[in-house]
Amino acid sequence: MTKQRDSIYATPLTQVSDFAFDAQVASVFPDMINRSVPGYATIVNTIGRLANRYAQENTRIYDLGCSLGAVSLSIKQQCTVPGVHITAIDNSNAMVERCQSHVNAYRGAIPIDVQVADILDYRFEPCSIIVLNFTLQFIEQEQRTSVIQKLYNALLPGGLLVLSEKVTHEDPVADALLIDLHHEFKRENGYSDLEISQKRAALENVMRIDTPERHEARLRETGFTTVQAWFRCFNFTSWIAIKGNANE
Ligand code: GEK
Repeated sequence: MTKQRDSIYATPLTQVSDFAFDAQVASVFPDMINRSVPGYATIVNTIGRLANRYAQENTRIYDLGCSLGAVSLSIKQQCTVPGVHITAIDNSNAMVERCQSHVNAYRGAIPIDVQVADILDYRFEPCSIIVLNFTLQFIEQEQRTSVIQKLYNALLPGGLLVLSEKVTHEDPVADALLIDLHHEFKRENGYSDLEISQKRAALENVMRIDTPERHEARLRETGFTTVQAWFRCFNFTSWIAIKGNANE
């Protein structure tokens, strides 16, 4: 599939509107996320491998905020556990439409059910794996603990949550350095200073980021027994959180 290049913020805008996952963003999404998130391909690939380790036979896997289905397809390609099925959900119609056509283009043993739905009011079935790959950051901060609690409750004992997020840091010197290194990464990937600053303004009201400490405390508060950052590059982190078995 050829990637359409992201040039959404390339020309000066008189007023930068809030970022939205609309048809324009959906059409350039793979290019946008690969050029914006350091390690995105590694993270998506590794989630497929983690799924092969943690999926339990005949259970469901959720890909939440699936966008175009990259995580679901990585799991489909790498997980050989029998009887697994994936539910991929996103609340953007434009994303779900394109996701469905991506998913249709791949054959394989694991069925992927793509649904338009909001994580906030979704009723989750028991499952062995849940993935939030750069999705929690778009949910209001006040609602994050109850979302994580709902996901913890849906996971079977031994179940795995993968959480990837852009993060901020308390130490202003460290925070400024990591933001700067991220902007340098974007410039090296062909984004201009104008594109970087207009995208930043667009995201300001819709993406509020927590510190790594806040994420880890939230995961532990809700009951996860193992919480471990497994990937980190600049201000981007991915964690695994495992729900212990009842007898542990
Ligand atoms: C990937 N995971 O390629 N309910 C459902 N979906 C939501 C909600 C919500 N409340 N809020 C936001 N989204 C993907 C990348 S992108 C990350 C995830 C990014 C969806 C939103 O529509 C978008 O598709 C996705 O979460 C976030 O691995 O663009 O930085």
